[in-house]
Amino acid sequence: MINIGQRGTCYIDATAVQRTFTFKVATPALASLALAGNQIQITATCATVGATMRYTTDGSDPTVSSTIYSAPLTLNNTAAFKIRGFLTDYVDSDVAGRLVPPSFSIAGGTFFNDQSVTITAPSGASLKILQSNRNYLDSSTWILGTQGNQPGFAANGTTAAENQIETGLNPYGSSTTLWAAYNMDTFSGEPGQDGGWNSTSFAVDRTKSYRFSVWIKKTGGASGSTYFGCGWDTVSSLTGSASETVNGNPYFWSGTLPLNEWHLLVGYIHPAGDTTTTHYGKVYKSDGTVAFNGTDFKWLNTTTTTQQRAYLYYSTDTNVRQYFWNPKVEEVSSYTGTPDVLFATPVSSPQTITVSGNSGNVIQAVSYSATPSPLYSTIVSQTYLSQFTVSIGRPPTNAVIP
Ligand SMILES: [Ca+2]
Ligand SMILES: [Ca+2]
Repeated sequence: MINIGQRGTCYIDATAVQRTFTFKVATPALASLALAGNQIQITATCATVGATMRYTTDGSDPTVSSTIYSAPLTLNNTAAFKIRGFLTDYVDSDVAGRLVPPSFSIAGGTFFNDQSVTITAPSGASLKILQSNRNYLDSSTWILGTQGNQPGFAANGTTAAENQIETGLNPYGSSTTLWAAYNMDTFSGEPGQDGGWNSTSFAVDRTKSYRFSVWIKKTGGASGSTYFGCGWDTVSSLTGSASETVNGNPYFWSGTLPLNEWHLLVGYIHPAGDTTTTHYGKVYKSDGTVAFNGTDFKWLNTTTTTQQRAYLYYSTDTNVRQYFWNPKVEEVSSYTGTPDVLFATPVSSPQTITVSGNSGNVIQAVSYSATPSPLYSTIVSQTYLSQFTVSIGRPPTNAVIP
């Protein structure tokens, strides 16, 4: 190698040296703006001077004859969008964009037999799939444009306006309904609540394990702490024996979240009487890497109900916002299962899953393309209920149905 500009003498073989350099157009960068009605506005820019960007909305890779991109586009969340840069004598750029969501062979509903469900991604894409139990929380009740309490979620601000239901981008880049916490005061200390919720209490089986989760993104400033927990006086710390130490204010995690990126906060509650001491809860970044470790609990021997609690607290900066998306509480059979479909290992398309009885009756899926950079669709989800399933709590398997 010769370092151009290096002092000294360079000796080069007399044979002529010729190297051909091939230039490639930079991959278009996409910025998304969430619009109401599950619409999204996409703005594309290309760092290669003189390049023309062309796009498709039918899922095919753009060619030199595809439509030229000239202004921001408004698309539905479920619409395909692929864009690529072209320039004479340059190699075409890699493709950027979003994929069409996968299709399900059978829509969700209530069934009397096991069901085989086939999930199919668009041509050329693979799948990420997550099968889970039902979610005890229902954030589809949040009412866009309103403040304060929402059905199933009691707002935790000092004023109703510290909680607002807005349109925004979820961790998959889709336009969706978010719960936004606003700090609207500058005092420190109590009352310290600056938004978030206490969910309505729901019944739990204290002999089972549960996973609590919620996506949170904080913006505007570091001031204030994030808290994520379960119901007061419903759990014990993991004591390592059958004994209990009642926790009056249990949090799976609290602290200062890094700004401007989505994090998935995950906490586990172990069965009553559990004698283990390993904590599995974590705070994940959206690429699945661990940002922080969390604290697990176990049910008390008397617990029958609990809540989910998620807050912004003690912020003194009125620029701070904290966005919440997709709160969940699920019964789990393992503490090491994938907590979000975004983190699932990609599989080929199509995939057939048998849905039986009470086990794993929610299937979430996204279309996924790994290279050159990850492309996703919006998430699709179907819930398959058996005739023996009721909304909260489950009868024993030998239950007689009248
Ligand atoms: Ca406040
Ligand atoms: Ca405050």
